[in-house]
Amino acid sequence: MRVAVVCGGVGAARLLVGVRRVLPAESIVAVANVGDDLELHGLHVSPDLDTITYTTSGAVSQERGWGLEGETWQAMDMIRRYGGVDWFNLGDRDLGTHLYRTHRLRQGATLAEATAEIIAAWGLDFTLLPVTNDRLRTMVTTVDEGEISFQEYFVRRQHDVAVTSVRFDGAELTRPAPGVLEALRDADRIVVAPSNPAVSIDPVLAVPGVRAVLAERREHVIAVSPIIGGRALKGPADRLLTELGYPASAEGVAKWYADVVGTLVIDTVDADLAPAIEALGLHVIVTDTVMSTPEITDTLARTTCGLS
Ligand code: FO1
Repeated sequence: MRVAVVCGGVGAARLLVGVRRVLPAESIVAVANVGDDLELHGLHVSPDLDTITYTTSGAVSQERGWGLEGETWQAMDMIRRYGGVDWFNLGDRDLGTHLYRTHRLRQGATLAEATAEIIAAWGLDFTLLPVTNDRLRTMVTTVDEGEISFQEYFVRRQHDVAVTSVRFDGAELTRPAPGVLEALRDADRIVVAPSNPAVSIDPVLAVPGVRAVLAERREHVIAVSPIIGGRALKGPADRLLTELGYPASAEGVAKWYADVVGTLVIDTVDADLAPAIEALGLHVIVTDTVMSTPEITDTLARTTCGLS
């Protein structure tokens, strides 16, 4: 059973913990978003790759869902002393990751090569691929500030501003990283993780060739709705769907993914939406999707990976 998991950040990382418990490492390829990446203090930061790495290795901050447990912020204090960019918090240990990644990239390594070295150092044995090694940046147009970068929207503005459009800068010039299309083509099952459809999953699909593989393999593609009872558990996915013209509901997610996803996994609270989603041409699986315990996480992982 080979599974390719299309990933954003926190929601995807949580599901991957379950997928890794129910499947052997060699069966799993995670294809991750890099549209959240940013250059900061001269360093290349890859939030979704790092959130997946830290979460699946058990080192992630439980309180924040990103960065490392037991973090200190001495470097940020120094940045603030100098009046540097201080709205994006880089912990002292997390900085080591960005220093290493940036050094490797400057030595000519690809993002995929640097990522493989980083996950190996954390003892991770599944494959984690950035969807592309090329520059792709999610840009968000806000009602009061015009177009800003994803992290300026998500962190500096605390995603507390209405959005009129999203685009993926550079996407048309990017190429899938080596192994990405092969993993998506060879997978028995492609799982679209419960990440934000508009700003975490779509940038992955925007890399030339990726969306086409999912569309042609739609009956093997299964997504977990990140919207439960009309709300996102974390982040702006519900508001973004509405702002971009879709219902903030599991049905809205079905509409968003209709051309690339054959089955949608929705939470039990949304069971009444199943007929409307089936009417859109998607199969529906109703189960617990709030990964509040390891048992629920593993059951969700088995269900999405077709093991039960
Ligand atoms: N999220 C915040 O809300 N505030 C931060 O200061 C912040 C810093 C940060 C540093 C490294 C990293 O890997 C993630 C970080 N995040 C922060 C989360 C990040 O914005 C999100 O994880 C993703 O980009 C959205 O999925």
